[in-house]
Amino acid sequence: MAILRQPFNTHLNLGNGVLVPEGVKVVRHLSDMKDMYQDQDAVQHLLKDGDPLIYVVYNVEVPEEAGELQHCTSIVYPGRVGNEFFMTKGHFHSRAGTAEIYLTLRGRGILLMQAQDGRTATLDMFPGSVSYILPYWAHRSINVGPEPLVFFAVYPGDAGHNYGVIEEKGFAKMVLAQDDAPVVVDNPRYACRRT
Ligand code: M6P
Ligand code: ZN
Repeated sequence: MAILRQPFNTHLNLGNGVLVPEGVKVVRHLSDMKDMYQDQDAVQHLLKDGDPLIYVVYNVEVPEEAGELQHCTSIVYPGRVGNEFFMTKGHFHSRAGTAEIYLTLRGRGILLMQAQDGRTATLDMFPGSVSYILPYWAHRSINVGPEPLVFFAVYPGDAGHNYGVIEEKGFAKMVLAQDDAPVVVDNPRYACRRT
C-alpha cells in the first residue's frame, strides 16, 4: 500500500538560515573544493592551519521526482582564499533545463551564472533579493561581505546537481577583493582548461 503523505512545515530561522528539522546537511570545507580556488599557495597556507568551513546547506528531504520542489538554505561563511572570496562549488542541473530561485535572507553576495555557451551574468544578493536562475545556466554563490551569506533556494524535484563541468573547467569569471571591494574578473585558468 502506498504511504499516504501529509503536507508539512519546516521552520526556517530567518536570522541564521538554519532549518528545523535540519534535514540533509551538507558541509563543505576548503579541502572539499581546494582546486576551485585560483591561489594555490593561499590554499596550502590555509590548510596548514586547519581546514576552514566554507559553507553549509540544509536540505529539506523531498523525493527527487518531477512535480516535487526541492528547497534548502545555504550559509556561506565570510572569508577569502588569497584575494578570492569564499564561495559554493557551483553546478549545472543534471536535468539542465530547470530553473531555480534564491531568496537572500542575510549578508551580501554575488550570484555568478554561466550559460552552456560560456556567457556569464552576475546578480547582487542582499536581504530581500529574489534571484531567478534561468534553465541551462550554472550557478555559484560568493560571499562578498563581512557576515554569513544566508539564502533560501527552491528548484524542481528532479533537477539534480551536475558538478562535473565546473570541477573540470571552472567558471569563466571569478570574484576577487580589490581594496576590500568585490570585482568580477576573467578567470585566467578558464581558457586554458577549455577543450
Ligand atoms: C543552493 C542550491 C543548492 C546547492 C547549494 C550549494 O542552496 O543551489 O541546490 O546545493 O546552493 O551549492 P553547490 O551544490 O553548488 O555547492
Ligand atoms: Zn541549482
